[in-house]
Amino acid sequence: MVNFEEIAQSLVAGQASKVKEFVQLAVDQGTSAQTILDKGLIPGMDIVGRKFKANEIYVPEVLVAARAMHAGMDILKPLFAKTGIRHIGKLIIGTVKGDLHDIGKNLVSIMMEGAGFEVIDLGVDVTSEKFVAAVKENNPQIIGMSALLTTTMLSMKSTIEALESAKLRNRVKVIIGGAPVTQRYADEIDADGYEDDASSAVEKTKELLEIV
Ligand code: B1M
Repeated sequence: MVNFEEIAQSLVAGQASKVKEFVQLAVDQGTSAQTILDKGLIPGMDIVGRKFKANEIYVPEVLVAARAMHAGMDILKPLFAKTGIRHIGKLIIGTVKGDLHDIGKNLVSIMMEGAGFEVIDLGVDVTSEKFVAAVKENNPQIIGMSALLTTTMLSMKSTIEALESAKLRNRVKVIIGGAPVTQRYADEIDADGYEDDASSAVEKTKELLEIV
């Protein structure tokens, strides 16, 4: 039987090899990648977040837990991916300037790829200039921005302004997300879409691009 608690607890303890082992076991037993993510890995990361906030653990422990999360995601990634299909759209994604959190952004990328999008991932700490240059170079239909800090989410606004200045704004849709981001903020900065989890971000993107 799959024990999601074991996956979560190994992640909290930063035991990447155990996370891998339990995730692989769950996969072998026929559990879907989405269920493993929703019931094991994400709850584990939530515990890490709560402990971090309460000063029960510090940056080094969080980093080790993040590495364990990535180890689990590496096993799930191919299960989300659809191969051999025609791309349904092109997305450029990145974590905004000053922000190094990439787990949520990576999840969005994985699920977008799984849904059939071509994803160009610019990584973390992506400046407005870099987003603009990537749009010019790759001509995507949509860009996705992720931010985990209340301070860095402000650069989502600068990026949208930079797209406007470069006269590119009417060529691309913009979707934003990340823990401190809200629909209200998306409305305020004229983003086209906001979602609070990766699967909903895929649905919203399809809706914005009118992909049925
Ligand atoms: Co950071 N950190 N961190 N951290 N860290 C938070 C975000 C924090 C809330 C912790 C806390 O205090 N409780 C807090 C932010 C406070 C705030 O501004 N409101 C915080 C802080 C303060 C910091 C530092 C400043 C700490 C320090 O140095 N003193 C520092 C900043 C570094 C920087 O970025 N410049 C820092 C550093 C780090 C680590 C490097 C150690 C590590 C990141 C490792 C990595 O990502 N590779 C880390 C981590 C792991 C966290 C927590 C614990 C977990 C984040 C995470 O990965 N969650 C986090 C606490 C928390 O969020 N509870 C915290 C799991 C992930 C699946 O969720 O990313 O929210 P999330 O993604 C979700 C949704 O948000 C959504 O989909 C995902 C789920 O499906 N989503 C999108 C995300 N992007 C989207 C884009 C979309 C749509 C949906 O469309 C494009």
